[in-house]
Amino acid sequence: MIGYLALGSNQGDSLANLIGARNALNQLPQVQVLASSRLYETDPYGPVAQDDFLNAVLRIETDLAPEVLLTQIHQIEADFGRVRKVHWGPRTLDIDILLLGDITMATPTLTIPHVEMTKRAFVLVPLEDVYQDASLLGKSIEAWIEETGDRQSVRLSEKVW
Ligand code: PH2
Ligand code: MG
Ligand code: MG
Repeated sequence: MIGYLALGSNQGDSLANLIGARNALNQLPQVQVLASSRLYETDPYGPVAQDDFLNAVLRIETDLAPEVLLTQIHQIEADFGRVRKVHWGPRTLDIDILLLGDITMATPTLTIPHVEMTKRAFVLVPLEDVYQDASLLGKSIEAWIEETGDRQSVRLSEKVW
């Protein structure tokens, strides 16, 4: 099935972290990275004052069960030195599962589609680069982005990966 993952970093060498994460994901058995969005520099979203993020989205093909994929993602995050200190705070690497085939689920550890993805311009703008369907959860991505009123918080980066 096709899946979409959001990547973010605002600590350490963010570009190297995102490149490393993409390589590590692609090396997982049963995960293939099909497409990468461009890189975006984004204002920190949420209650914590912190540095700007580098954000991107990947389109993947995978047959892994959601929980198995999440476990692998946590391992990759740990490999990149992520320490879970401040909730919503700075991180060397964050990988979030946005969508996975047509799976919908909500457990204490994993909700798919990702909660609030349609409210976050830093997810929607890169997602638009790689998303293949006309509609995302009932609307065009453009319409969701308009609704956030937050498009200016996401700037195309000059960095390439
Ligand atoms: N991630 C967060 C909190 N805020 N802001 C931006 N711009 N990008 C992120 O990836 C991000 C955030 C928690 O995961
Ligand atoms: Mg996360
Ligand atoms: Mg996140």
